[in-house]
Amino acid sequence: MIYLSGKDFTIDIPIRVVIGRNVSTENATLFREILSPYPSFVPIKKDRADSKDQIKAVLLHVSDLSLVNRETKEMGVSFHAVPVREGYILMIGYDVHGHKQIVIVGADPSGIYYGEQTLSQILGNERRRTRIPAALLWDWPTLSYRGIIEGFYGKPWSQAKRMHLIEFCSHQKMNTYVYAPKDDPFHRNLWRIPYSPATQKELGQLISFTRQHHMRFVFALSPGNSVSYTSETDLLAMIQKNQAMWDEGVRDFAIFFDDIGHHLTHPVDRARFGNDSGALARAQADFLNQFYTRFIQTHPGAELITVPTDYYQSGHTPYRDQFAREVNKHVSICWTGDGVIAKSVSVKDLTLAKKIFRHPLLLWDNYPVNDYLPSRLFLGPLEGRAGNLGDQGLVGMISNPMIEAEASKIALHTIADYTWNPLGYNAKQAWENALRDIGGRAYTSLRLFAWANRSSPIACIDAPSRLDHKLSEFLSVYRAGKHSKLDLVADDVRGELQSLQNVPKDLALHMNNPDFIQEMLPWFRVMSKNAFLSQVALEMLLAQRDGDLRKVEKLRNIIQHQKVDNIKPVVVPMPELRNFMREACAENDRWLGQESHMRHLNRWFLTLLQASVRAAR
Ligand code: LOG
Repeated sequence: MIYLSGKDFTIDIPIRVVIGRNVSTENATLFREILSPYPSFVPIKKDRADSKDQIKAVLLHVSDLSLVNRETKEMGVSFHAVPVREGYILMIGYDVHGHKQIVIVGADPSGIYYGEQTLSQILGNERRRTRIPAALLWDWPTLSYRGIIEGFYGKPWSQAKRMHLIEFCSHQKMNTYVYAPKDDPFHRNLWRIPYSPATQKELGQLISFTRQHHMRFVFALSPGNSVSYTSETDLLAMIQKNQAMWDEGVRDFAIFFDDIGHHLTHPVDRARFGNDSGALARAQADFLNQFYTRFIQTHPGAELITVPTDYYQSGHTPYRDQFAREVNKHVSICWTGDGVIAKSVSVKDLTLAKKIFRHPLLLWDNYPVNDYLPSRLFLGPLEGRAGNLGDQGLVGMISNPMIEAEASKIALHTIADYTWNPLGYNAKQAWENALRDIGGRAYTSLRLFAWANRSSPIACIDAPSRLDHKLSEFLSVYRAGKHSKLDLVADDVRGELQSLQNVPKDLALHMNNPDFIQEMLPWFRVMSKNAFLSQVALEMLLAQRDGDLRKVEKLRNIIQHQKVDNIKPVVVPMPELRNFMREACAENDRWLGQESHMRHLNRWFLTLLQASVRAAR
C-alpha cells in the first residue's frame, strides 16, 4: 500500500540518524551508507531532543516498541497492524510539529533491509536526489519463496557472476538462490563425492554472501541417475555432503529427481519397491523421508525441497499420486506448470497441482532459461502467470535464468515484481521499470535491444514496432512510385537503422556493465549486421529509383555475399528486418529482370536499326 501525500520533501538540512536497539548492526550500517552521500549527512548517534533544523532518520525493528509507538504517533499515523513477515513501513514526511522525518519500521532484519532498498530507490540509485515525494508505504511480499535457481544445462556461472546476480536479486527483494547447476558434476553424477577443499571454501563464501543479502541459499543435489534408494551408504553420503553445507551456514536443502529415467535400475531397489508405475515414486519418497528424519529433523531450522520426476505433466499420473501420498508432508514440492516451459500458469493449473501433489507448492518457472535454445535471448517480461496464485496457496516461485547471467536481469527484475505483489503486476510496466533501472543512461538502447529479443515461448508479441511501420511505409511509397516522398521516408528509416547499429556502442559507454557487454557480443554483431544489411537494401531501392544500374548491382552483391558469422550461431529475431530485406530483394529481382529485358530489347532494336541502315545503303 502506498500513500503519496502530494507534498515534496527536500533534503537540504542535516540528517540525524536514530537507530532502534533491536536493529542489527548490518541493517544500521546500510542505513547510514544510504544516507551518507548527502553533504548534509551528520552521523549523530545520540537521540537528542527534536530539532527543527534537522531531518530525523529513524530505523526500527518492530520490537523497538516505545520508539515505534512514538514515531508513528508523531507522524500522525495510527497503525494497529504491525508489518508482517519480511514487511516494512516507510514514512517520509513531517511529524506533528512540522519537522522532517524519514522512518523505517521493519518486521524483521529482511523487512528492514527491504525498507532500506525502497528508500534507496526513492533517493535515486546513481545519484542521490534532494527532492523526493513525501510518502507512506506499507509493504510486504505475497510469496514466501521469491528467487532464482541456477538450474540450467551449460557452463555453471562463475563465483563473480553468482555474486553479482545474488546482490541484484536481493535489491529486488528476492530471497532465494538455489544452487543446482546441471553441469556441476558434483551436483549430479558425482553427487556422493565431497567438494574439494578449495571449492568448498568458495561455496562457503558464496553461502555467507547470499545470507548477508537476506537470501536463503538452497543447496541441491540430483542423485537420481545413480542412487540406490535402499542403500544405507548412499543415504549416508547424502547426509554427509549436506552436513558439510550445514556447517557453512546452509539451512535450506533440496533433493531433485528431474530428468532421470522412469524405472528403478538397481535390482535391490526393484526387489523392495517393485517394478510397477508407482515404484520409482515409492523409492524416492522413502529416500526423502529417511533423509528428512535423519537429517532435517535433527538440524533445527532446516527445510527440504524436492522436484519429482513427473514435474511437468498435465494431470494425475500413477507416479505423481504415489509420490504425493508417501512423501513427508513438510517437504515442499516444485513443479514447472503444464509443460517444461509453461506458456501460462492459471489458478486452474495451480488448483489441479495442489490436488495432485498435496504439499506446499513452489513453481519452478522455466522462464527465462535458454539452455534448450542457446542461440536465443529472452529479454521480455514475465507473462501469463495469474495474479492470484499467491492467494490460492502458491508458496513461492523460483525462476531458472538464462546461461547469460547479466542479460537475465531484465526478466528477473520483472519476476521480482511479480513474486512480491502478483496481484499488482503489470508486465509492460514492470518491463519498462526493469529497462530504466538496468539501462540507466543507456535506457533507449537497452530497450531497442530488448525489444528485438522479446519473443519467447511465453510471450505474446503484440503491436508491430515503430521500425516495422517505417519499413512498410518505405516499401509502399517506393511501390507507388512517389519518388519525392521516398527520400523523406528513407531518412526516417535510416535514422532507425542507425540507432540499432549504435546500440552496442551506447550500451558499452553508458550502461556501466562490462560483463553484460561481453555476454552480448555475438548478439550485438548479428543485430548490427541485420541493421546494416537492411540499410544497404534501402540504398539499393533508392539507386533503382535513380536507374543507377552499377550502384544497384554493387549493393545487391553486398547483401548476397555477406559471410555468416561463425563466432557462435546466435539469432536476433527481428522479423521486420528479415521481411524488409526479402521484399527489397524481390523488388530488386523484378527490377533487374526488367532492366535486362530492356537491355535485350535495346540490343534487338539496335541490330534491327543497323540492318535497316545497311539495307538502305
Ligand atoms: C530441467 C532444467 C532445465 C529446463 C530447461 C526442470 C525441472 N528441469 O526438462 O534443469 O534447465 O528443463 O531446459 C528441464 O525444469 N528439464
